[in-house]
Amino acid sequence: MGLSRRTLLKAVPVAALPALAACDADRPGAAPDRGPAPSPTGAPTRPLGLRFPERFGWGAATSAYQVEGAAKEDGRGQSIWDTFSREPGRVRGGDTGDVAADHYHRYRQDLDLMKSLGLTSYRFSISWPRIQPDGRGTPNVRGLDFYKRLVDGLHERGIAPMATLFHWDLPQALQDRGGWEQRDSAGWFADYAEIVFRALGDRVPVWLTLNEPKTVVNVGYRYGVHAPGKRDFSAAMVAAHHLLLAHGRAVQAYRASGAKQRIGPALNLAPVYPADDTAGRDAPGVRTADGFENRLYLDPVLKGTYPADLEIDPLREVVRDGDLKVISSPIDLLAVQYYNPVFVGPGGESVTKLPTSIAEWQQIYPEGLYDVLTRVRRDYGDLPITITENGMPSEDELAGDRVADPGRITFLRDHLRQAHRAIADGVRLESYHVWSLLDNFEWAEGYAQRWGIVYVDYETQRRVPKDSARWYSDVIRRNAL
Ligand code: IFM
Repeated sequence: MGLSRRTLLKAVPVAALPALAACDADRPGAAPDRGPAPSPTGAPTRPLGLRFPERFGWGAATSAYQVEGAAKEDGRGQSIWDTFSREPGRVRGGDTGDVAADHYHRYRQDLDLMKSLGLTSYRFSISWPRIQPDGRGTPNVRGLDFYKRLVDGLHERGIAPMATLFHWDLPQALQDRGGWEQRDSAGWFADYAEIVFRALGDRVPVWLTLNEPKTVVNVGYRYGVHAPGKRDFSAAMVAAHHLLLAHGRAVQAYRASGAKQRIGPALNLAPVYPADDTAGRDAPGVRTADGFENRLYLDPVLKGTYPADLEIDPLREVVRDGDLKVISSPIDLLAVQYYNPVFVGPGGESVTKLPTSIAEWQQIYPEGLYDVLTRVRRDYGDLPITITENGMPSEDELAGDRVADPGRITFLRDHLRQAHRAIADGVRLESYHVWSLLDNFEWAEGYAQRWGIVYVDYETQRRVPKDSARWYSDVIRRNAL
């Protein structure tokens, strides 16, 4: 195995407490009011009586490489994850996404499952190498047809499709041409997006351009734990700019397509706090960490500038006149993904201060979701927000027909409670998607971490809704926690 994401966090100097209007009781590390006591198994015992707005969207998310499998079918080309996962030592256990949860073949059954859970929204991603096997040129009709069938199946079941254009599976042919380090990547992406918009533009009410560009930049280019496996700060910063440019070009392609639905990016945001409770918001390193965690992506998209305080010279060197105008092309909504806070020690280093899930990089701090959502509103305006990922992995085991995952229920309950609190304080949060619908290929961790609310028995591909799925279904039915 290479570096884990936790090792990364420790290695990364982090740092700026945004103006968090937190009273002492809200400070990370203070004992927060977590609501009803958990049962002896750890699962919450009674409803909290918190109603969500009418028509609040209840969803679950997946991504193509993580669930589809069918890696060589219907003309799909090779992606960088097909390549990377075959390199010795890159992925735990040598796992690949060749079969994954076999969703490509079992999508109808999965759609029925979503319906039976009561989901009203499903976030999936489109595999670029299925649409353009070589990353450029004539579209592969069979690839497009799969997503047309998927979208039709969602509509038939009354579930709103939410499609991400890029969730990390870059066509290998484009990596061979330089990938995101190459300025042309923005144009390749816009061409691909245009093909998809032409096929599906108005059938999908919400489009997401990029999934977590920060993870691509840091984990893929800076620390080499994800494809394409580079360890190069300059390359990472160059890739960051081109990813953002690609986002802007895709938004422009969307407007030009005439489609009248909505589009935005999916950004993983992390509230940044000083590890020392007595340190101020301007403690050394805190602002810098906030820059690299959040503002490097939010500022160009929503303000048309890069943060002046960050040392990102390699990025600045590739910015051309007009780029920031493209990147800040007006979006319709912001997709926020929240997993963990970041604590910054006195030397600017990342500190693990709270208990983590089995993903060691994931410190669990539900209040951080409230801080992130209200911070976006305060610093970037009153835009509509959807939560497109939130969840945790656990060591789930199938016992007969049941999978008990009380820790996940507690996690989801606590985070939804903070989402509700943010709505009550004026955040225009319109939907929530748990990560993930199904257990799936968790990148460098292979199949070792189970993130789904539905258990997948990889031997038989049987799906078993975990206790958390039943709990979530009940929340959806009541539209209340
Ligand atoms: O599985 C990933 C997903 O692909 C992107 N966001 C984080 C998840 C958990 O690590």
